[in-house]
Amino acid sequence: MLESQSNQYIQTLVYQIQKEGNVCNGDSFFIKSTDDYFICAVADGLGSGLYAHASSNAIREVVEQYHYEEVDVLIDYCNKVLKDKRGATLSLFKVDFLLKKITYSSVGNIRFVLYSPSGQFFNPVPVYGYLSGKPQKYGIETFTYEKDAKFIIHTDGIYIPAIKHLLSSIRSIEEMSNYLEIYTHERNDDLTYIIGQLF
Ligand SMILES: [Mn+2]
Repeated sequence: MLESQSNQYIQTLVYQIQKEGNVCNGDSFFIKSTDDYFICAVADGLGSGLYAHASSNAIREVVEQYHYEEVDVLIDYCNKVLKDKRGATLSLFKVDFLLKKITYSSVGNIRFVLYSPSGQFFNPVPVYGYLSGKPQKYGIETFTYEKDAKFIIHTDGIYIPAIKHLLSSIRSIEEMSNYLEIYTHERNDDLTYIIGQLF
């Protein structure tokens, strides 16, 4: 499945496919652009199949409902909704178009890399663990981005070698998605990636 969203501040493209042989996807995502901000959540439900989907989809619903909230508030909502569910990993970020700032928070193995044209990378080290409704503290990072910055966020259903080189050398997100196509073939897990360019 391919989906794209864009406005004058951002262009994004989502690719998602379930594990081979599965009918439902344990990964879920939510993206939304307004005139002021972009919000993106990618969640990977523990395991695969229906129960994995139930966890990650509960996160998607919370972010869809409360997308206007700050990242620290939202990630806590996401954690709370997983009480009595299996659990999920989550990466969540919000882009403030006017201040040119990104606020990022994550628990678990979802990878996020952002490249700014001056050569800077934001590539947070994943925090071990997952959300399961138990109280926990979240690391929240805020950083500025430059015009034409590009990012990729993806679950562990895809392995992308030389991901930094890819982000720094490719010009458009269409080109990036063409390049990634070959890495979507061999998968033994649900797969979600979202790529984007900020203007
Ligand atoms: Mn996974």
